[in-house]
Amino acid sequence: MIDLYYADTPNGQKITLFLEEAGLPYQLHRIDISKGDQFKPEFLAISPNNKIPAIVDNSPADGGEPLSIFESGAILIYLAEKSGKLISQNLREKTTQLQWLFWQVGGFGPMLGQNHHFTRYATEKVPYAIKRYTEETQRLYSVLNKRLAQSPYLGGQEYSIADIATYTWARLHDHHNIDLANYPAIEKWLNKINQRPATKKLFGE
Ligand SMILES: N[C@@H](CCC(=O)N[C@@H](CS)C(=O)NCC(=O)O)C(=O)O
Repeated sequence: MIDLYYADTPNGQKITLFLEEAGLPYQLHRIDISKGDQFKPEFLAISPNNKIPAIVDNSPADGGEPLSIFESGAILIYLAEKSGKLISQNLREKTTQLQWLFWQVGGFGPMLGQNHHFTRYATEKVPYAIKRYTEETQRLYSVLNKRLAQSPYLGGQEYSIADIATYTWARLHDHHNIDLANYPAIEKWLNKINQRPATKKLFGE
């Protein structure tokens, strides 16, 4: 059984989407990040950077003590390797999947997050930051669109953890002021993922 420390955000949803796809049993522990639950010592013991998601695997493959993991990319790789699902066994496709997974956790997530913050939440309007993160968001969506125009999924032929990680952010394109009419390959890919049973179960799309 996997214990998942979770809030209903794109980073949290990456892990529920994976677990539903892979059919791994899990127990959800909600962390209310608006109330500061992420700073409680028992959560920090699992996730020292005070962010969700985090997991504890109570039956790791080495048969040892429960294993805790933080950072969504590390969790996805761990769970994919544990289950043998949503990661390719082919050297080249797996390497491509991991590149796009790191692209998401290092760029597409953080930059879109900053965009959302400065365009919607910041109490002070900072034109420089709004311009910087709006342009960076558009650039990243263009990179994604170009990749998906060449390939059915981010890693190549197979749906993988790279698509899962990117999907939970890109489905919120409206929040990023992105008009999908300008990114047709992304729209097609989103529609395809929306049809998967695990996606429908979690997002009702
Ligand atoms: N790089 C981290 C980012 C996780 C993250 O930003 N989590 C946010 C919610 S989406 C959070 O827990 N924020 C609470 C805080 O910063 O105090 C990952 O990919 O897991």
